[in-house]
Amino acid sequence: MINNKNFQLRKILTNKNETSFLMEAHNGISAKIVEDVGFQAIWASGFAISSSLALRDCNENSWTQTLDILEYMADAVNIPILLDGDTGYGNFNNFRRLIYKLEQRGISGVCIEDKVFPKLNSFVEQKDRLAQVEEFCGKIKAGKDVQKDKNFTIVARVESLVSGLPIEEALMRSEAYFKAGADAILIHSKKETGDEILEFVKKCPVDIPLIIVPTKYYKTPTSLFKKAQIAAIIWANQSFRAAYASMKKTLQEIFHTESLQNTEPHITSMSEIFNILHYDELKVAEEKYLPKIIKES
Ligand code: SPV
Ligand code: MG
Repeated sequence: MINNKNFQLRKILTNKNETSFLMEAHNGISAKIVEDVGFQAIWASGFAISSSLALRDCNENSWTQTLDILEYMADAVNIPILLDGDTGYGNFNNFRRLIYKLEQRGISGVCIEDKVFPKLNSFVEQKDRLAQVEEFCGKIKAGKDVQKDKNFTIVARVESLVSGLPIEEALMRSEAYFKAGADAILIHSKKETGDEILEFVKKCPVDIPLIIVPTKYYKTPTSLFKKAQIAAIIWANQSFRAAYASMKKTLQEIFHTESLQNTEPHITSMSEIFNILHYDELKVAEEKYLPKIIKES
């Protein structure tokens, strides 16, 4: 039997003829909003999930705590979820165990980066150690061997450019990860333009779908990445940052005015939340399942 979400994600991440977009979510309700707005898939961002727990993006939350959040997200939506799985939370064996649990919980794919556990967010000005190529290839192979559904997707994320290494290192690693069985490569960059990404695309020695995260080089037009046949673009943290900005502004206003008058017209109504969470279904279910005598008491 085909797992439809897994199939969808694989298609989204590997079709070079159509650039797809994944939006970040970090909990059940943000996942629901991502789906509601129309995105086809979710990026379960390590940065956003840890930040929403008021923890740093350096594996301060355990992977099983992340798994619990993912379960709420997967329950809330019908679109597939790609987990930002950091380094796979350890060696090949930790990664195998992660995949076993992700498949159980309805997650459709995982992206692992070629760094050493515990990792640190790529945009922090402090260099992380890169994993050895052979070790990372073994991790990819172990993941592909253990996945039960053939459409579960494993993305290998190349951190060479972020680490300031020459493009040749990124190209060499991409080829190795392709040969190890990765379904796609996420090539990461922290430059302010997409030039090095576009150069990488031109020089990439293997025919593998490419995924990018233009957080820093957002001024480069998306049309250029489409033209370069980037398979998928990840908007990696905008849900979380938008929520943070809006929450802070609203709370400051209420604090300073000691009133809700200015903010109430601008924030989400309770009824919108009731709607998106289908409170009306509860009434219908009560009619069906709850004896009259309990309803009326
Ligand atoms: C994340 O969203 O956690 C990512 C992307 O890994 S980045 O923060 O750009 O490294
Ligand atoms: Mg991350």
